[in-house]
Amino acid sequence: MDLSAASLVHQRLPGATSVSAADVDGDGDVDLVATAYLGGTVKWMANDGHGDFAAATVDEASGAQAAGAIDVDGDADVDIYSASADSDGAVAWYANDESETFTKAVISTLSKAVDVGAGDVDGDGDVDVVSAAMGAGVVTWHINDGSEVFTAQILASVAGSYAIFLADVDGDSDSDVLLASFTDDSVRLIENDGVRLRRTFYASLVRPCRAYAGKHAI
Ligand SMILES: [Ca+2]
Ligand SMILES: [Ca+2]
Ligand SMILES: [Ca+2]
Ligand SMILES: [Ca+2]
Repeated sequence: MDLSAASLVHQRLPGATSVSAADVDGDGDVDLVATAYLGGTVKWMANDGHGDFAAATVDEASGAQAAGAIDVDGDADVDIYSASADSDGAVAWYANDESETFTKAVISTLSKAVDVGAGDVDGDGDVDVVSAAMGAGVVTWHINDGSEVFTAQILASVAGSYAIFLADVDGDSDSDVLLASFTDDSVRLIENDGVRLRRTFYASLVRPCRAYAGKHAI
């Protein structure tokens, strides 16, 4: 394999800021979702099954910075969500009508929303959204009430909140949030305590492990 020969998927994405992959149209192949900050667009790109992609605009979102795809409303088609990094930015999702025509709904307005992720953070069966806003310096959990009405709860206030990733880091079957901060020079784990009615989150620094000599050395 010639790893130097990266092939071009789509050229006209001025200031392209993100790309992610999911089977948006449910035809069994992996499609792409991409954002362009300067172009102010959120696009999805349909895979023809052979790795050739046809782009379609999901939204003309000024300052589009990050996006992904998941079935937000649980109706069995894949929806899209995005974050806009303008000073009057927003976190939004786009409902798929089952034919990849998308209807936008703003989840929250946030200054310089630079990253967004989605998953069932509280384990109640609906998809929640988590965002990082560099302007506001906050990581916010947008709690889905089951009908895609979202209530914001700040998980952590960290200057320069820049990138997030949802994963069950501590293996207790709930979704934790990893955070990278641009100005705090840190990576943090926002640990989900997993207790539904007293759900709290703890943001702690991720520290390098000591590397021991011997057979368990890393
Ligand atoms: Ca597909
Ligand atoms: Ca859906
Ligand atoms: Ca949920
Ligand atoms: Ca966990």
